[in-house]
Amino acid sequence: MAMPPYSLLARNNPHQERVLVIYTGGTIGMQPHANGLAPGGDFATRMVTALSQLPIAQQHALPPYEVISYTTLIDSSAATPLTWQQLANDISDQLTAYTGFVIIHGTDTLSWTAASLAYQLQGLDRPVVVTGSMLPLETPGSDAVGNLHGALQFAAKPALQEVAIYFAGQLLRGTRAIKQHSEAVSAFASPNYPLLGERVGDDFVYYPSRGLGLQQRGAPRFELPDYRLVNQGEVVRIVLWPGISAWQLETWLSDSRVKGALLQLWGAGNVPDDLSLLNVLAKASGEGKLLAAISQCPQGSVQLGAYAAGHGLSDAGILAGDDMTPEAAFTKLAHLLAQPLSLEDQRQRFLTPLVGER
Ligand code: ASN
Repeated sequence: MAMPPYSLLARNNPHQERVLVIYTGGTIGMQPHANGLAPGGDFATRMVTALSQLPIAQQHALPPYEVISYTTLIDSSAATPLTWQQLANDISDQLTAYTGFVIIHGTDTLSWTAASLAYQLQGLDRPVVVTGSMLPLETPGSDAVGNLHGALQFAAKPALQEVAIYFAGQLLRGTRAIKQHSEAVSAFASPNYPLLGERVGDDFVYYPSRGLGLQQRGAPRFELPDYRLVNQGEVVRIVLWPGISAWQLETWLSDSRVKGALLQLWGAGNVPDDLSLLNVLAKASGEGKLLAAISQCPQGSVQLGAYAAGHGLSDAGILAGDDMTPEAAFTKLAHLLAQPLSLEDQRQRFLTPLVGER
């Protein structure tokens, strides 16, 4: 739940274009507690204090913004599909009042939230920039100030018309990013798509030819379905390991509550030479479950059937996820299953790029 907007700079500039900052938690706003770091409150004031460390010229170049803070602040390891839904609804509700949005989020599941928002906010006509940090705002040398600065700057660029992540000087497409490091400041990567923008010296440069702004047409066509069933486990993620057995796969896929699965296969899309595995997959997809496959390799694509070891997957009804990230593929399955679509439509849409995710 969002609290009423805490108005800051925007109060002084009522007619200027404004950015809405939504604080959900994460290390960026954390403070030491008895059990370790936990999200702290009063983010709006703390953000002003942190940004006052920037050189004066950079402070003056910041867009006016307002901050709202969620009542329940979380470490993003606790985020669920309902968190994604809440954020998409809040952005949708406030869309026309702001020219851009910054979502402050923990880094652990930041790329999952960003990917999900992209599917829910299709046709977005303004920037939604998700950011966080590896060190809390008040820690000396924290990356928080730089990330907030860049996120605000990109959120003020009308040419950016999609969900993006700003982190460590880089602007990444939300559906293309993964968290690649648990400690380094440069924690995110976009393994299969170039950066949408980056910080170059004191400038924040957006590359429009890579963005959705030029590619998509028409008014926003948000899809804001109810994620409650998805939240109860309708989609599972199964990462192969050497020695995986058919009964193990079946345990997941035969459960009637499971409606879809993301499989992370070997290399270019290979599975062990075990007919019983293929049979389990074919049975599940024959029962109408939405099954898709990507690779365990962060870079490159799956080519189902390129190897004999992957032959039979397409016949078993497995959809190729090409070069999608696990985040983008999983949240896409969840998003499609949350809507009243026929299985054929779900399959068709999974294979179609909706927001530059494949
Ligand atoms: N555990 C934190 C979170 O995801 C990590 C971070 O934000 N750097 O909320």
